[in-house]
Amino acid sequence: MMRLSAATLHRLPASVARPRYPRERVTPGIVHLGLGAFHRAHQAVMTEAVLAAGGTQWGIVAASLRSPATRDALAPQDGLYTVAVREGDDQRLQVIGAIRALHVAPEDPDALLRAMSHPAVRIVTLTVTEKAYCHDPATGALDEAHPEIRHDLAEPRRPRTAAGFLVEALRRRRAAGIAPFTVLCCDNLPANGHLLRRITSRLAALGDPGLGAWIADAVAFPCTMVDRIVPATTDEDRRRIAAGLGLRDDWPVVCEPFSQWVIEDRFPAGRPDWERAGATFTDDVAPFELMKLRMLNGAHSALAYLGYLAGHETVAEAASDPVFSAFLARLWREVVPTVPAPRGVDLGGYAARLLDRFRNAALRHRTAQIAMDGSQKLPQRLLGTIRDALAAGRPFPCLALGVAGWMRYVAGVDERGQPIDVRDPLLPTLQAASAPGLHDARAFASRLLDIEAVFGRDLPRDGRFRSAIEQALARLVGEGARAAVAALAGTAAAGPR
Ligand code: CS2
Repeated sequence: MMRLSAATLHRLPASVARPRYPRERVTPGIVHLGLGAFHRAHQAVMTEAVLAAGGTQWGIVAASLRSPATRDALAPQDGLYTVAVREGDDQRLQVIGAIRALHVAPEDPDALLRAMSHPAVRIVTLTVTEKAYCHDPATGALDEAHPEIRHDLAEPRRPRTAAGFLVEALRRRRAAGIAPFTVLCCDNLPANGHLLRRITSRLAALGDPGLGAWIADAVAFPCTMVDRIVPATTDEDRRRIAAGLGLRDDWPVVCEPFSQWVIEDRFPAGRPDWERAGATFTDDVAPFELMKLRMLNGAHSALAYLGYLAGHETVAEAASDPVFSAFLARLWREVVPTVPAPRGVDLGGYAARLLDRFRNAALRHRTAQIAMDGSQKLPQRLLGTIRDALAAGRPFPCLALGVAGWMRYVAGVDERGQPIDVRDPLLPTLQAASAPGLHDARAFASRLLDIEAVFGRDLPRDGRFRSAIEQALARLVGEGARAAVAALAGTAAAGPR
């Protein structure tokens, strides 16, 4: 089968959308760090609409900070790839042309730095996942002892971390008298622009206080809320998409129809008309972000741990299990009072929509994928909500069961005695804490609660929190995940699966 590329675009069936603008005239205006599936199904798609409407100065230079795999797949395709939007039996295909150049940072950090320092580049966007910010998840401060951060401090001209690349590129621009780019964090972190400003200016200040202060003052870091469910692409996806294209695409992406992007409108160097593609610009992203992190991602993580333990391989399977859907409804009732509804949004309706999205069986979103990196996700997804519930004196049994689900999951053995492939940057710490085993649930919980980077100092000292977690964990270990979920959901675990 022929491969997707600029030369084969004309072979696509009429039903497949493709770039109709003069791609060769597109110039780079955005550098993107983190070439994962999410970026390619979200920001790149919105940028594609801008290019199609004539905004040719907003081409994307995309860089992977680690693996060459995506570049290796896309380079022979001239940066082209397919987005498959799926729901039910429907699959809508669109070939995206917005990515005009590809870099792999470790191979040639200077090439990426040159791209970031180019005067035409006005925005640097990031989707590098939570752990790549090298911050303390509980406090949001730069982890100055992180080995990669230590590397970037020792060798600032050949950075490895996202923050290291931002600092060096901004230093070069400042030295050359080129206006700074706007830094747009698109990861699921609370107040993500503030967080990135904090760690970038701190990293810079450790080497050069003047540069650190300049970054904090002169560079804009707008906050964003990003949302689209984009599971990892499988070989089965590749086959089905190739059949629809009549061409081979080595790394297409698959996603749901829903897509949302709420952006704080602070772009001193200018920005694309992303509202053309449905993005919302506002002066206050915080309520949207809190709603999404707590209601979508919080439920996702709880469902991932508890669903995995109960034997559900995908989110759609778990969310279609009546015991779990009843549990989700209760979980959202615990979350809603902690979320100020964004203007014009009804949180009950938002929750109902989430359940439909989770049940989209056309996506195989694996619970094990979402379970990854829990130590970096728990604080903003579940623990902040619990802090608010504690402060208001409200019970939070479903949230507590979600946290206990994480603890049970990182113990590394499932309910049938099979090993769990736990992936987490704090893995050694998690393994040490869980090594003595689960037979004493209280002692087990206590060792995990000692991980300050996750729980901070306050939560482990709160007796109500401790006992809620211990109780949930004891139930989880004693009865199994599905029964524990059913007990809270008020449904019988024996019901149909
Ligand atoms: C998921 C998110 O993998 C995860 O942790 O919760 O990637 C989620 O699918 C997106 O944030 C949806 O916008």
